Amino acid sequence: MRLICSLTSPYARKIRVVLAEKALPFELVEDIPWNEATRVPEFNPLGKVPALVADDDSVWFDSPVIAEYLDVMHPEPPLLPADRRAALPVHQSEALADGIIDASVLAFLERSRPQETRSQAQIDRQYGKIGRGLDALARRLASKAGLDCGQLSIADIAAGCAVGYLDLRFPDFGWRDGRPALTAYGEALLARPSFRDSNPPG
Ligand SMILES: N[C@@H](CCC(=O)N[C@@H](CS)C(=O)NCC(=O)O)C(=O)O
Repeated sequence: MRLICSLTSPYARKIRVVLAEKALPFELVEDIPWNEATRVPEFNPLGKVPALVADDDSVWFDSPVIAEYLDVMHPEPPLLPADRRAALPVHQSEALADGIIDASVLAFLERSRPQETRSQAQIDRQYGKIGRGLDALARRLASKAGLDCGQLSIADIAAGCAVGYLDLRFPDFGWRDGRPALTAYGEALLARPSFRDSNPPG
């Protein structure tokens, strides 16, 4: 298998963690979709990473679909409950964590624009989503709604990637502030070998 990804992409990190947790060998193909010479559109018409090229040459994107594909093809250890109803809160928590990542990426891109064209209102809007998303994640963690349910799930992995990305891009955002249970949970995820080995370069 080949994983087309950039080393800082939190979505790609989800898949790198999945592959590590399932002990699946793969070739990491680094490709930055913003570069002119990128070949990402050959694998994903949307020009986004991650994309997975499977051993049978089938190609998969985006991260929730790749994770689902890997879980179907390599079920151990499972990332989702087999029962579709029981899987619903896990899907919801994954979507919430992915949404925090989406807002963080948008805030980062906006912050990277030249001062003259940068919109602080847009950055603040995304910060609002991140803060509310983290509070919702903390509430879902407290009620074990698809998070921290004993077996590491795709939602736990997405949550770890979300807070890891905040550490990378917005260390001053303070995702830990006032959220002790989320902090302990996030730190435990980030300490797993699968997360340590996919830690983005600074
Ligand atoms: N929903 C997608 C999001 C993927 C995504 O936006 N990746 C970013 C890198 S962090 C990207 O490739 N952006 C390039 C672009 O938007 O052109 C997923 O979960 O895989």
